[in-house]
Parts: sequence; structure tokens; C-alpha cells
Amino acid sequence: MALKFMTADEAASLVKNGDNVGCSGFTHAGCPKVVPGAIAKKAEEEHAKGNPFKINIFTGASTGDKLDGVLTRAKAINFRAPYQTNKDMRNAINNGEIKYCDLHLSTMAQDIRYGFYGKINVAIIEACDITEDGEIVPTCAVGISPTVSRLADIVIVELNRWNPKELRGMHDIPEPKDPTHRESLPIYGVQDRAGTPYIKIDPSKIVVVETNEPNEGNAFAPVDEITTKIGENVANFFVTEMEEGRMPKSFLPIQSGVGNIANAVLAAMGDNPNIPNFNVYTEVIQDAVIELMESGRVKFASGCSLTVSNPCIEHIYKNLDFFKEKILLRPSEYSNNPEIVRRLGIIAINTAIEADIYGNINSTHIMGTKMMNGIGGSGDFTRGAYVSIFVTPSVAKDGKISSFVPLVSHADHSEHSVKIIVSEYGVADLRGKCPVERAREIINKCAHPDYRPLLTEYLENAPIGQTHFDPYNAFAFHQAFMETGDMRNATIKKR
Ligand code: 0RQ
Repeated sequence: MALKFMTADEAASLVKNGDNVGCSGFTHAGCPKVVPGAIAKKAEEEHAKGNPFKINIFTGASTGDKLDGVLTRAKAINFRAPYQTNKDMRNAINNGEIKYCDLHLSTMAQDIRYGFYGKINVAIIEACDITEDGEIVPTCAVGISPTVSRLADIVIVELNRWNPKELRGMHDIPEPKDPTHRESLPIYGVQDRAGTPYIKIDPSKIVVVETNEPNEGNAFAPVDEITTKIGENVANFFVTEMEEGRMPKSFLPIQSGVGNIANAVLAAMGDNPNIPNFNVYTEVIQDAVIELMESGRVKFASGCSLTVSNPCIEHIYKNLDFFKEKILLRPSEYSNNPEIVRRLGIIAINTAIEADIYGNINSTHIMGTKMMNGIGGSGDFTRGAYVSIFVTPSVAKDGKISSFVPLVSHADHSEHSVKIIVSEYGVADLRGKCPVERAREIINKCAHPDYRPLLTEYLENAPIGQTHFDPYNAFAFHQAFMETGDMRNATIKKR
């Protein structure tokens, strides 16, 4: 059957006020880039006429500015899940304009299938290829596309010619059955496949919008002295673990978060001759992975998205034969699946905003109130990991904020899941330690020297028990920052 082609404005007219809209993409990679802008224009026109127009947006993870940014600025979003990194959206969430549900990314597709969010009305999916019988080949990410395109009444496919259709073959797209019929997910090695290289849906509900839009991939800031030191500390930790027999000498697959610290960790691993060539089983494949693939240090990378800078993606597209043998893109339900994470023995490395002296981690909230991005995939990997690592510089904002505090102002990962914490000063090994031993380890190995006396004072002054906890002083650091703009002014009230 012949596919229906239309303009972005015509496609946007299919989206109604109050609709649940599921979109492709995971980070900026693989997101629709034209139809969201047309929906934003339609929303502004409706608002000018005094009509309400807001939709609910579901994706794999964060998206590009051409989705989250434009729709936020048009005040067209009522509800958003499961993750975001957009500055305007962050402000709209924190001032109460957008209702935001910050979720483990592995659960988004299944929560939609379970009916927790109501019906998906429309899916908007970026593709590099589509066939008349309804095979859709995604671009640089898979995210929740298989689920939302199957469940939606209308599927708007942005056929983006900027991406070569020869990407077909780089994706593996299964969708699990739901309980009580769920079977084990048959991924036993990073390269294993469990599905088809495309999404297959009923072609009668597809409309196609042709585009030619570049990715929104900006380069990361270069690694600095502190992130380089954190990377070296992580790499040296791995070498010791292998020497002492706690990690196989053949090594284990790596998951690393997004951003400069993750890039620095991967670079340091690549530079360390005592770490063997390794595999990556992660959510976001960054520039550093591609560089290590070319030098032979990374053997294979499985992820949900190719979140790389535009020069890097152009390089991949020019050398597709080489990279297609070494990269596999999966739905977030598989890339981040805790069953697979635990089976493969993944080493999880994620970034903390703050950690407390017992090992609880805040990944999401600034001073306990303002949403930064969201938990993303960090929880999916941390809980199931072979060894879960959190990295953070010891201080933020020129030393006015300590990343190590008596009690986190918001808890995302608990002391029960976090095994190793690394700052530029060193590595705190929390394994096999009681809470007070963990506290001394974190204070003495990771905290900035300016804050070690204050943290020790808190610990020694707090009532003794399994955990030394003092409700009168637990937020002394945060209070000092709110009152004076500098945590170094914290005072521990004597009991
Ligand atoms: O502020 O931007 O004004 O300079 O927070 O901090 O150190 O640059 O680190 O960009 O890697 O982000 C945890 C937010 C770290 C991120 C977080 C300020 C600091 C700076 C950013 P500026 P850095 P990063 C993969 C897995 C959760 C999701 C996740 C994240 C800004 O890694 O969102 O792991 N993680 N997903 O100055 C106040 C503190 C602070 C602070 C840092 N204690 N108080 N501000 N900052 N610590 C991704 C996916 O799931 C797709």
C-alpha cells in the first residue's frame, strides 16, 4: 500500500489538545526535529485565540531543543516523562508550569504498556528508512519507539534524509511480553540480538513527513585537570581490582553516563595499558567510545543512542561498514534492563550531584528542590551492577559547595546500592564497611580538604548508633549555603 506523505503543518494538525504523544529519541539523538516545531506553532495560534492547547510528551530520555525547547517556549507541554536536559524546560518544571515525572528510563515503555499513563494518541518517530509494508528504521536512537509506534493511533514518521538509509542493520528491536507472559530477555553477551533491525507496524496508520535536518550534537567541553584526575582514579581502581582478583582479567562491560566526566573516565581507561580492550553496554554511546573503537581499545558498543557531536556522526556515516560491525542500538527497555545489567556483570559509572558521608547519592536535585535533569538511566545500572561507581568533583561553584555533605538533600541511590565513590582526591571503597567506616572512608579519601574537618566534626558529634545521625546538624552545610552562599561557613551545633 502507498504511504501517505504530508507537510509538517498538516501532520501537526493531527495532534489535539490533551493528547499523549510518544516521540523517538534518546538525548538529542534520533529525535523528531520538524513536527514538534509545527505543533508549537499550532499551540501558539490556539493560545492567541484563547483556546487551551497542551500535550503530554513521552520519550526514551532527554531530547533536543527542537522538541523539548520549542514546545516548552510555546507553553505547549502539560506533562513530561521520563527525563530532560533542556534549560527552558528545566525552568518551566521548577516554576511549576510543566508537570514532570522523573523515572528510571528502563521502565518508561513498559509503564506505558501497563496503562499507567493512559492511551498513546500519536507517535512521532524519526527514521532513516521506511517501507510500504510499515518497516521503520530509526536513526541514531531507539528509545521507546517500538512501543509508542505500536500503541499509537497515528504514527508520524519524520523521514530524515540527512541520515543514510544504510543505517539499517545497526538496530536490534525486540519488545518484551508483559507479565504474566514475560520471558527472560535473551541477551547473554553485548553483541547478542533479540529482535528485528526495524520497527514493524500497520502501515495504514503511518503518515510521512520528509526532512533533511542535521543532528543537534554539540561537542563537549574539553576535559580539565579535575575530570582527568577523576578518570585516572577510576582507571587505577580497575587495575587494582583485576590484580587483587575481584574483577576478571578479561574485564567486564562498561556503562558510563553522559558528559565530560564520563568522557574523561573512558579516555583514562583507553590510556591505561593495564586495562585490556573492553566492551561497552550502556545507554548513550559518546564521542569517547567512538575514538576508542577506532584505536581498537573498545571492541564493541551496545547502546540506546549514538549521542555524538556532529563531526563524529558524519565520520561514522562515512565509515559505516567499519562501525556497523561494532555498534548496536537497542530500545531503552533492553539497553537499560536491570535483568541484563546483572547478568552481564556491568560496571556502572555515573555522576553524582552530591553524596553523603554514608554513600547515599543525589543525582537530580540542586539543594533538594530544583530539578537538574533527572535520574535517567543511573538507577537502572546502579542497582544491578557488578560494581556501581559514582564520580563527582569534590566541590562545585569554586568550592562554595561541597559535593560531600552530612545528609543528601534528595536521595536517588541509596547506600545499599552504591559501592564505590570517586573524586579527584581518591577512591572511597564502601564495600564491606559499616556506616561509620564508610563515612570515614568518604571523608578522608574523597572530600575536599577544606570540608574534611567540618564533616568529621558532624560525624563525631552526632548521636552514636548504627548510623551517626544528628537531625539538628544534618543540613548545616545546605543551611550555610542558603544563608551565606558558602558551605564553608557551616557550624555544627554542639549537643
Ligand atoms: O553547574 O552547569 O552551572 O556549571 O551542576 O555539573 O560537574 O558539570 O557535571 O554535567 O556531568 O552533570 C549529575 C547533573 C552532573 C548529570 C549531573 C552543578 C555544577 C554544574 C553540572 P553549571 P558537572 P555533569 C546517563 C545517566 C543523572 C542522570 C544520569 C546527571 C552542573 O550527570 O543529570 O546519570 N545525572 N544519567 O556546578 C549545586 C551541587 C552541585 C552543583 C554540581 N552539589 N550543588 N550545583 N553542580 N554539583 C544519561 C541518561 O540517562 C540519558
